[in-house]
Amino acid sequence: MSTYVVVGLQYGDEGKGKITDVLSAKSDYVVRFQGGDNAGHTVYAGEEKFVLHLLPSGVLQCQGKCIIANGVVVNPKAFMKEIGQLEAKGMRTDHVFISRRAHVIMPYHILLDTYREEEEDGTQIGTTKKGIGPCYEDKIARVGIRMVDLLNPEVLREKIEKNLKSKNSLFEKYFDKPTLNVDEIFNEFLEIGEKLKDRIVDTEVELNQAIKDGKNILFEGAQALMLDIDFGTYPYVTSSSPSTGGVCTGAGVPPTSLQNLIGVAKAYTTRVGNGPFPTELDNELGEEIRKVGHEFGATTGRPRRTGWLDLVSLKHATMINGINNLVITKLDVLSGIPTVKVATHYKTEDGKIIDYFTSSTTKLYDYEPIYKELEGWTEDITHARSYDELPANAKKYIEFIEEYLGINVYLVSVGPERSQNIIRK
Ligand code: 2SA
Ligand code: GDP
Ligand code: MG
Repeated sequence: MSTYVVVGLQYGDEGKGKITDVLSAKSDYVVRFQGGDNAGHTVYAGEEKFVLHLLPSGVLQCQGKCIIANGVVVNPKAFMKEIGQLEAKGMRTDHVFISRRAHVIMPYHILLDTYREEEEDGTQIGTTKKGIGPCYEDKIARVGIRMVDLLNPEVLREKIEKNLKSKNSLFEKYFDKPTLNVDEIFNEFLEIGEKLKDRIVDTEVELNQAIKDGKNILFEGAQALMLDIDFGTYPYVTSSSPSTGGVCTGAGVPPTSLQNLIGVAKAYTTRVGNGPFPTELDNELGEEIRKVGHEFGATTGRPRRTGWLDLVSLKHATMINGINNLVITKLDVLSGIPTVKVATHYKTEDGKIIDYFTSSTTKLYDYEPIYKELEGWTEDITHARSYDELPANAKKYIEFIEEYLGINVYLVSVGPERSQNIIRK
């Protein structure tokens, strides 16, 4: 058995899609275990650009099966759209399956997410408005609709009726918005169930059998640890567990089955959505990094906030995830910056110097990062394919990260293309 888990260590968009795509060529299974179509995972294959949202990025290269496991929240319409887009390009999709236990994002989840974000009362998270939070809320409240329910008309109608009672009241009385019709939603989702029925399976049974059979399995995280519902900058987080721990509950596999825990971090930091960001560069250099790194949301097109690498938060992320292999992406974007900075400590509001991440999100706004300054490099590194081809200062940058975190960097990504990697032996 070989299992690989790929997770983001910052605020998402570290380049997980690219890395998953590269690793999935030899996978028997590629598995999404949390999140939904809020994700935007970009893969460049030759001239072609793919942005995967709900499907695992491995769908492009994996010859085995692609699984959307129980921990994912599934918008079936987004699923069919994405499948359709791949099929229109002549690609196979008959190897994509969804867990019977996965919860369904219903139209009222998307509306609720959207109405809340439009309130403008200063509490907005800056979500993708894909209905992710409201769907997970219903899952935890035990009123959610699961994929298996789409195959049972009585259960489906009963659940839609129950949900619309409370949701319609909220729409009408609190948001002053139109209500939804039970019959319309019931008919639409029953039809969706009929279309998808052959893809809706017990994925946890299959995955555990695959583990027993010694198959090669890749678990692909979406979002990242700093957006984790427990360990991120709550409440400015997503509603799932994008950690390695999330794999066990999100796919139904035991912790003992997880071997290679790969954490992906950008050579700098970006964040899309609201919330604290201690190393943010709200200036010309930040703008330049956004431009050179093409830092715009892969799902919503929103400009991403940019800033220096934050080793304090990265240490928190590698600790919670138990990362044993690091990938550093987008090192090429830093080329040409005379001095590059990395935060190694924070100065708290009362002058204390700390090197650990705080649970108090509000305090984080007043923390001042303390930086280590490193000399930059001017060379274009996008053609480097071996570690030795990197300029000395770029190597020093990588080695500083390794030393601080005590984890080896085994892959350095120097461009968006599949081949633009330096793999260290
Ligand atoms: P949500 O929609 O409830 O999950 O939003 C909650 C927070 O999680 C953040 N979030 C993301 N952050 C980075 N990338 C994501 N995917 C897209 C991308 C985002 C996009 O790849 O670029 O296109 O804007 C993603 N999905 C969720 C979100 O910004 C909130 O901070
Ligand atoms: P994900 O959500 O973690 O999969 O990341 P996104 O796809 O949202 O954002 C990463 C962006 O950076 C995408 O446009 C990738 O094509 C691009 N990318 C990935 N690795 C590199 C790299 O090493 N260098 C550069 N310049 N771009 C990269
Ligand atoms: Mg992304």
